[in-house]
Amino acid sequence: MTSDAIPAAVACHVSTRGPGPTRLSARASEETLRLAGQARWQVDATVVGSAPQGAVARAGDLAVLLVGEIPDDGGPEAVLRLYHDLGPWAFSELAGRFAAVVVHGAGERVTVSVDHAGTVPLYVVHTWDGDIDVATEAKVLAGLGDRGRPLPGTDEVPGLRGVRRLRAGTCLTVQASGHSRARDTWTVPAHRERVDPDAAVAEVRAVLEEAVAWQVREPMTTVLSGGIDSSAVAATVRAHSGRVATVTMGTDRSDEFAPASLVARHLGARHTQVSTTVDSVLAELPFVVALTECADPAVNEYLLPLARLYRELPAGSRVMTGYGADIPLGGMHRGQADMALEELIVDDMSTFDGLNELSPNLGSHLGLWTSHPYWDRAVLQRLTTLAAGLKRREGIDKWVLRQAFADALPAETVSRPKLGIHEGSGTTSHWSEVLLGRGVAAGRVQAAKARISRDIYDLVVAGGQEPGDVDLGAVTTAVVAREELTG
Ligand code: IOT
Ligand code: MG
Repeated sequence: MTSDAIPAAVACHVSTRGPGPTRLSARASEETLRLAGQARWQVDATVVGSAPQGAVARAGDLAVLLVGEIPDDGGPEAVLRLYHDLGPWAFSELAGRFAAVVVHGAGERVTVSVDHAGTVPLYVVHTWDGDIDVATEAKVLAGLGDRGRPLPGTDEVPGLRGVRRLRAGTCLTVQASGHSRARDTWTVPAHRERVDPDAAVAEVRAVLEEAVAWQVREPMTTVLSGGIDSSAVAATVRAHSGRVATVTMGTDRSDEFAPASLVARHLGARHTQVSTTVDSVLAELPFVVALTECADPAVNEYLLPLARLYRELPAGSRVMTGYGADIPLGGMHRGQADMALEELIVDDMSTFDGLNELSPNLGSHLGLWTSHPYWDRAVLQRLTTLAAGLKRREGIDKWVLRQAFADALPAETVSRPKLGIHEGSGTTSHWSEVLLGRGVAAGRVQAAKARISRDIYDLVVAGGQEPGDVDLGAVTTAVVAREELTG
């Protein structure tokens, strides 16, 4: 597929042994490129994207492969220039939504990095024989890791021995001969700043505008719930581009059509409503797990409706979401005392890594590219470091964000209480009812969801099965029969 809206590369598998049995989920053009090599250290890359060749830049004895994107339309050449000057420290300078692989010389040294939040995941196997494999999906490396060495700055992927996920905000250099070294390029800020409320409101609006500006590219759709997060994004796109296209999805069980339409009308958006069945949303589970390579049942519930909605969008387009605003702003913690909010945010900001909620894979297997402006580096930095008193103020959650868009959205939208996508689509309640109908005890529903997610993970990530071949009903039956969930 060629579309200017999609980065040159959305997925890759780089191997120092020549092309292997790569199987990446991303559906777009695919090319195998020789990155470097002679005899022993031949380096080939399977690159998936809109223009795979354009994802690679070379100069002297360096080759850089960039998956995803960085601001100012900087492609791999911009990374290469920065790397030439700064070496691995280049990645502390780079904001963006990316994973990068730098091959030194003929491949005897490989440096890999992901963005500040690890929004484009990267997995590495370094064998005792000196082979190095890097891929944007862990399942691609299954079986290679049996001889995998430990690596700093990484965590082993559950169920895939020796396959290691690079931590968010990390740059890792692997020497084929053995020594490896990891560096932090970004860490979650631990401090908080007392900012004048008016100044904080203005800053939040300004950083979000910048984050949207560098990621807007037509054709583009904003996925809109009519809540403050996605409405603020849609308003920002409208202000930047003079127009905005929005889409809202509802199910036979529940929808947010009315609040989303209100926003769309206010912004003069080209607005679409998608109606589907909640059963078809739940049926996405094997795909969501295969694409995020994460078995966390709560995250899966958030992503199921999005995964379903993405199927309705035209390949070759971009999607902008309001996903992730609740994490640094503590928006998911309604009803908790003000005192605890800061601690809850600290917890959320220290547990996101590896959940892969923002992974492009959820859209790229359909030929879409997703952007999440709230997790742009500058936005995330600003939101995280604001004092909790600006995040919930006068009893209003996400106060600073609501204030920032008070003049751009209907008053009703600005004051609309939080409704999660898993709630607004009926996904959570429907899945619970399915399980209750199978005899699962009310107090065991969460456990059942966790076991089912884990079983599916074992099939599609560790086991390499195609998600389309997983029978959710059969997995559910097996889990209910095996575990003590009915008592
Ligand atoms: P929620 O914030 O409701 O939805 C996330 C995004 O999905 C919205 O901003 C919007 O862009 C899109 N969306 C939601 N509903 C619809 C709809 N009906 N039609 C079209 N698009 C829609 C969960 C949540 O509440 O989603 N996400 C939280 C929390 C993540 C927690 N993770 C963590 N602690 N690591 C969030 O921050 O977005
Ligand atoms: Mg939200």
